[in-house]
Amino acid sequence: MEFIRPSEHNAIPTYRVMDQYGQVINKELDVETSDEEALTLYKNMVCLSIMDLLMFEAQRQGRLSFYMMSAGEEGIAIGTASALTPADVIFCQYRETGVFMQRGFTLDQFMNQLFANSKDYGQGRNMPVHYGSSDLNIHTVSSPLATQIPHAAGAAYAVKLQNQQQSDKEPRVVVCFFGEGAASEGDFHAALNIAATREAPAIFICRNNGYAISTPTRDQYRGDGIASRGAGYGMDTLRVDGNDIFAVRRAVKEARKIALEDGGKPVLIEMMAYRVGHHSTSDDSFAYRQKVEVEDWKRRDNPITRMRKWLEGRGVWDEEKERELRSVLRKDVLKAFEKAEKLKKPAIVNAFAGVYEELTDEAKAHIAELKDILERYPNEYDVDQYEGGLDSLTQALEKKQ
Ligand SMILES: Cc1ncc(C[n+]2csc(CCOP(=O)(O)OP(=O)(O)O)c2C)c(N)n1
Ligand SMILES: [Mg+2]
Repeated sequence: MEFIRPSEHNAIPTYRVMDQYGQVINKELDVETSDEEALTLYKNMVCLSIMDLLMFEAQRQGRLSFYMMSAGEEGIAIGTASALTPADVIFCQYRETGVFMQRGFTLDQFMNQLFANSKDYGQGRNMPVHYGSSDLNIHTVSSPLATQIPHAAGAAYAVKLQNQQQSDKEPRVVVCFFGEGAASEGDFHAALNIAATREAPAIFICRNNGYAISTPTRDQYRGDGIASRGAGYGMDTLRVDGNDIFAVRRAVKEARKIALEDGGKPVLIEMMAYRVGHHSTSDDSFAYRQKVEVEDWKRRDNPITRMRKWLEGRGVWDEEKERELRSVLRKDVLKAFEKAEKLKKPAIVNAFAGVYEELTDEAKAHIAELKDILERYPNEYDVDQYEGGLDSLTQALEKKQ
């Protein structure tokens, strides 16, 4: 009789391509990335980090209601997105802004969503950072944790059928991001199990950043991280150094091949990182972790500085280029920010639209009541900041069905 004793097993190893000094570990394998592409990835990571800092400050100034930073995890999102095809379908949690950036979501589009202005695709019906883009094949971020994981499993099954039916088209995979905290939800287990039994072409990517708001991983799970669960669901699994963008890219490219084997085979990747920023602008992480812990991580390792060292080692980057890039990006972000801040809010009727094809009688009664209140208290409610003022409510009430 031999009990399996996890504590006696070695930890699952972490896949790396370059070390923390930006040196390639296996010179023969190299990084599978041209200098030109590496520079694009680097610029996107820097752009994301600049946008994060400016938006964090904007929230502190009261100009934005809420924001979430990706600091320390830029390489995971940008590296993954760069290893996929544009048709692959992506589901995000909320700390994957880099996925949107790498796929071509513009600074204007980010800012329109953050301000929930009239050009926001969600028309103001979502929290800031809950981006979505059907053009880019990225589903809209959803706040309730882990709900995206079963959605992704279902979408992967649908994509599997499409791949079979449309054999003239490039086969697609579905990629789903989630945090190690979200992996404690029942939805995680249900989703991985259904993807495994349905043999769906899904790549599940766990960002293990050490915390779920204030809960450190030691209070979140026992056992060897999230990767150890992959084997339990019969999935090919890999643990990757999330600070190493080249390792992230290699891992995702290989996972994509596996996911499409024999029509479909889900894969789990655990990407190791550290959440450098606060959970969100609503959080002060120094209430539950030492400042020195964060400073230590910042100094020791970071996906951006690691790649910068590599670029400098290749002789394609230097201090002056860095300064120039940062100054240009800062101006670009601020320009988009100021433009979006000036736009009107979406028409008020959007608070009711998009649920049913036709407004229900109940919704119409609510609209009438809202309109009545807004008309009676013009000093309390400034309707001019909304597209068309009260017009959209009037039109909704007048519309014959
Ligand atoms: C169902 C549900 N429960 C709780 C929350 C509140 N909540 C938001 S983020 C979060 C932590 C998630 O941590 P993790 O998945 O590790 O992602 P990270 O924030 O570290 O990127 C919690 C508990 C929520 N949004 N939804
Ligand atoms: Mg986490």
